[in-house]
Amino acid sequence: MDKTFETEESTAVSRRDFFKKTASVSAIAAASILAPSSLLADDPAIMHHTKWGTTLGDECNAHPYGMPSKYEHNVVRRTSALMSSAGDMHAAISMTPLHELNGIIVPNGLHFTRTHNGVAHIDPNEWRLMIHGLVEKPIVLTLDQLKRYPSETRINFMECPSNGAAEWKGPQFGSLQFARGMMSCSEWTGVKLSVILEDLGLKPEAKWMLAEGSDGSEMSRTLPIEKVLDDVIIAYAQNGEALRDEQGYPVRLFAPGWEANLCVKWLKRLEFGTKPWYAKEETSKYTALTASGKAIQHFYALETNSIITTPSPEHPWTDLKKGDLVEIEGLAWSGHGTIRGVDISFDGGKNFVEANLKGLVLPKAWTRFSYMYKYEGKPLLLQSRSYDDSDNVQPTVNQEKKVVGVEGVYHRNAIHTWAVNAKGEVSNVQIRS
Ligand SMILES: Nc1nc2c(c(=O)[nH]1)N[C@H]1C(S)=C(S)[C@@H](COP(=O)(O)O)O[C@H]1N2
Ligand SMILES: [Mo]
Repeated sequence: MDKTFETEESTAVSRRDFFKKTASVSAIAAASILAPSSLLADDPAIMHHTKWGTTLGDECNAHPYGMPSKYEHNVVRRTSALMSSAGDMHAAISMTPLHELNGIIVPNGLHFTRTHNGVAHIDPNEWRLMIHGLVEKPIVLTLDQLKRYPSETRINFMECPSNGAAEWKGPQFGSLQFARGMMSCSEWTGVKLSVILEDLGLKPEAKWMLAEGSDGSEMSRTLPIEKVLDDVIIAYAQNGEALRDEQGYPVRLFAPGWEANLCVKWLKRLEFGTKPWYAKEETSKYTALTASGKAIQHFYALETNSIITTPSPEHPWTDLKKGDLVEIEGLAWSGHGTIRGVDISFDGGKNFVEANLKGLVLPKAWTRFSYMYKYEGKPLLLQSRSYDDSDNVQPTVNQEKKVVGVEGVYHRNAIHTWAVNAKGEVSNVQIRS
């Protein structure tokens, strides 16, 4: 490598990098995470025989499909009649416990679930998928036939576009799970639609695709052909196993980074046409009404977003002492691409420091961020602000309102604020500017 170039690179530390490094190094020098234990050798938890250490455990295959430890019984999806159509829990939504997760993969049993007509249970031998309209070779596929196509696997988040929308006019929930739990992130496996369409011969006039579900709601959605050919898959597996019934077993549509309502579950039919079906009012789509009175019509990809998961109302800092070092963690995601960075504010958005991204940093996937903080026992207004590789920066509530306008009920991505009081308790507040 060119010597001059090398020197230039290594000394060109950006302001951001410099700030990040100095902030974490000085915090670690001034504090430690845990004080040494006083009991040590006499500690009864170590020196005495335990119940589980003096008996036989279960036989190794007592549970052929393993379940979480019984002590993890609180780690569950949660819902409320407020999340339903007039209290009917068949048309409702249950939320992912974001505060209990690690890494970026949501266990299948915790994936948020939205149903318009209950969870369907489909015998895969009876399941069929019709692909027709503007294709040379219309077809009805069995599941085995679908799986003959080469598979594609990737990690992507999925978010209902109304996640957080109830809080447009102010905080409604004193919990992270209820405020933001209409999203998850999984490793999805299926067949790329571009691969199937190459085989079936997509006619050049085809501009839109209709996807229809086979559950009682027959939910259908319309997608533009550019997206369909880019990265949409027909998914049959999630995190290494078949889809769960709740997620559309045996097959669902998956449109990475776009509104989850387009990801039609219990998929039955794909039709290709020249016009979007919603123009004929045969299916629905979401738009955003702006302050000018004009609507944003094509509104599919979810904007850059983030939320702090610790601390949170479910994960307060009430057991910390002044001077303790503690990790702030959260999730960032963008339907437009890859998360490039996340900033954290302790004073409600006046000043920001840069967090570290950790683990996998993938396009259209949750990205975990972290910041080591020296706890001072004083009130904070904690925020995170993400930015992606398409130059999108997460807006404030007022900035978002200027773009999506008066009826901003979908795609809410405004900066979220947790208030931490002097006792370390965390509550949901809103700072608009
Ligand atoms: N067939 C069918 N597909 C559907 C729905 C439905 O009720 N029926 N709900 C949609 C909505 S609004 C969302 S947010 C996502 C939720 O996917 P999940 O339940 O796997 O999280 O599925 C979408 N696909
Ligand atoms: Mo949704």
